[in-house]
Amino acid sequence: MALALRHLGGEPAVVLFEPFPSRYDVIKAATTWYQWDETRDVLAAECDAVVVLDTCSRMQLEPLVDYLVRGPRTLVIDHHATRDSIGTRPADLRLFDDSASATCLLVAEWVRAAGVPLDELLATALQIGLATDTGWFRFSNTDPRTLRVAAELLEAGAQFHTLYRALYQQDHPAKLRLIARVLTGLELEADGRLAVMKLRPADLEATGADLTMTEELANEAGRLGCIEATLLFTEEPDGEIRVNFRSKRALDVSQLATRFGGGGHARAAGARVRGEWDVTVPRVIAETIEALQASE
Ligand SMILES: [Mn+2]
Repeated sequence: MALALRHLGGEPAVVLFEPFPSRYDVIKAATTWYQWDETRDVLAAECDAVVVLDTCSRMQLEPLVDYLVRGPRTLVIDHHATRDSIGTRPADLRLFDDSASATCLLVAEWVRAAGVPLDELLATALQIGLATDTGWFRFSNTDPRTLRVAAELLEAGAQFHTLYRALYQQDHPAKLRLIARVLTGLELEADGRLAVMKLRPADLEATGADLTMTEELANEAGRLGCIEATLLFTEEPDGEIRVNFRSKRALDVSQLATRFGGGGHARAAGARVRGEWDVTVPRVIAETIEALQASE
């Protein structure tokens, strides 16, 4: 998720809540990336429009919810089903399409419609959005519309093999050790139909990994033939518990995530839960098993 704030008469400032992930270094030169925590006062004072991308959930935008209420006009571009009231003031705009596989698909279609020249860097940035949101064109959201745009981006120079190497073949040994450790602790529930993985601070300490290395971890259990769904619990430094939900077929995990204050898609969703680990984890597991049984 990124946030673009436009400076009056200047270049757009792209703002992230977290440090720029090094796996995306291939598009780092595309713009200047700012961190909201470090630059909020300057950005808030100088920008004249805000574009919120890939979320319309107050929870995910928590650091700047107050700012968005009082701030300049806002455009929200998103493909998720969770929609809070962000971008609903009279001068605001919302561009929603939950049939789009990725927010980058909407942006790419806008680029095409507006006749913006598609250089290699822009094409690469958009291709990353398509590839990552479709699980490298494997998930059920991989439709002809996505592949047509992907082909245009390929023509503009966004090659899959170079991107794959840049995104997925740059891991640090600590990340592989963390994956190994979490998979070793994997438990199967509901007669093997639910995989449960847990990640606590001790796991990071033992492997030398950090939380930026947990992307994709929730998908690892999906290789098991028996499972219908996966839960990944991560204990964050502030004590909050992040829950990643994955489903292969019938279970709509976005509904499940919404019950815990999160949201997402039918096959992939997430939530952050405040509460005791020993109470919250069993509760989420129990509710997921119940939902699994009801989805049959
Ligand atoms: Mn998305």
